[in-house]
Amino acid sequence: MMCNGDGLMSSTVSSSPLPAVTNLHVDSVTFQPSVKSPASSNPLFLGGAGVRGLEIQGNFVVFTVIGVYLEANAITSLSVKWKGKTTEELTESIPFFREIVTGGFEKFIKVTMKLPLTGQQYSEKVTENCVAIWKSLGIYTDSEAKAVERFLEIFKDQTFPPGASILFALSPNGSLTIAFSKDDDIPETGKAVIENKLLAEAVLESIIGKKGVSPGTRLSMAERLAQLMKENKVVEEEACDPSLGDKLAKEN
Ligand code: HCC
Repeated sequence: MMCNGDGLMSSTVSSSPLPAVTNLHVDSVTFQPSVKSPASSNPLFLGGAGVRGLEIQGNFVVFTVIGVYLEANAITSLSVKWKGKTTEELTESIPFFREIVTGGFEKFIKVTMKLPLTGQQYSEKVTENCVAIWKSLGIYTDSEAKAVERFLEIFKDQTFPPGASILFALSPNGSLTIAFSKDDDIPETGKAVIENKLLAEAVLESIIGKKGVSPGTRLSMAERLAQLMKENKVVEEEACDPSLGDKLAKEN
């Protein structure tokens, strides 16, 4: 954060400090408070986490646990419209999650296996959901069909034992970086990059969007982001203008 001659903030989006958040434990998987993106090397903070399960013969079976990380400037960006809303209001707000999906900041998704899945099983489920989202929005074209083919190809020979993770980095420019990890480590670089903005968005939308597969992740993000926006005070502004502190003091 820097002050210019007018005493105004001149912070660029990339210089927002990374909010200090706690880690999260979901179904005995720990998500670290921050990670380094394999796409950009940017630090990202943990926005929230939850399970992805399926009802099988009356039992809820957890297949994966999912953590969503965001670039620091997401807080400032989301604050414009959503600051002051309660966790409940945010949880139920489709436009709020739509803005997380489409916002001009980096996002990172860590999907950790609880049960073994093949790359084919996982990638077919995800792309099925992505295609459904595009069809519902009327934005499914040839270029998305091609991106889906690439996605399936990248996963084809993979197998994911419990504890392994699938990693997605979504850049603001619209590229989707895919990486795999056999343990808790996050590789320094991705295995493949797909340049298709709608696919990058749909992968996250399929998790936290309108009919997303992980309502728990949505709730967790609503909770943490409501709090972070609340804490996102204008202390820097005060630091930039010594007279402002006095003015504020007089008002209190
Ligand atoms: C999606 C869809 C599915 C998952 C996701 C995003 C997911 C898949 C689990 O992260 C799964 C469970 C059982 C299967 C195949 C996949 O986590 O047979 O959009």
